[in-house]
Amino acid sequence: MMTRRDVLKKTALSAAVLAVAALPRSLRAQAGAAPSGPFKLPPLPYAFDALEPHIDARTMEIHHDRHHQAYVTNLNKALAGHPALAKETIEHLVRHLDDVPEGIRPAVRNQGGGHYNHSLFWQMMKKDSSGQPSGALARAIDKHFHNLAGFKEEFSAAAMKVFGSGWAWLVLDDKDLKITTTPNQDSPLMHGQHPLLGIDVWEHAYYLKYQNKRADYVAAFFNVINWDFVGERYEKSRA
Ligand code: MN3
Repeated sequence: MMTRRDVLKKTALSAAVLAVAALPRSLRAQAGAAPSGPFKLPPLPYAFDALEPHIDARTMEIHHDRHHQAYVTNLNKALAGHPALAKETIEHLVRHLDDVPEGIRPAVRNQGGGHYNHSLFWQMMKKDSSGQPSGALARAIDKHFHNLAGFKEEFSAAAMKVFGSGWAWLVLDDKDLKITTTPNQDSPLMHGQHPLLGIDVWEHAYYLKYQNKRADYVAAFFNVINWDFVGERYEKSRA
């Protein structure tokens, strides 16, 4: 049987729960969060488990919610006190590192590069990939790499030869398709190239499921490529 005191306690508790629930969602989300802005973590455009079994849900969750969030948080910290830079797009900052003061340039390069690369990376993958490019991109891949198998072979070899942490890319470089690699969180944008497709080969991208077997992760990646997105980037970059 509840005493009057129990009832009061229970009522007070329920009232507190209701008060929090009544807060607008935006305020609830901010409670206890790090100082926000100017850059924000973009939501993952699909569920954590959408790319299973090729990329596991736990890896996606940690990679997006913790690693990508850390790049955003640290970029925002670096830009505190630089209101003009804070108004630029992430693409502009990464492309024009020379305009960034030397004191914060390494942070913008690493954290800003990380934010830019990962923002692209999530969109470069999808559930139920078509498995192959179409249209103008398909024709360009056939021209430059003989066929899709030739492209996969060259892209995989590049991904495998990255020593330590970095990325392998398909880029548009002055109207030419090329495969390149970048160390750490450097972006092809820093070399005047347009990234079309990239694979993150930092161990955090695959270690939980694949451990040291990077080749298996790279092979699995071809099953989740969002070729529509890559094809659109190709046509926009060429225009
Ligand atoms: Mn990563």
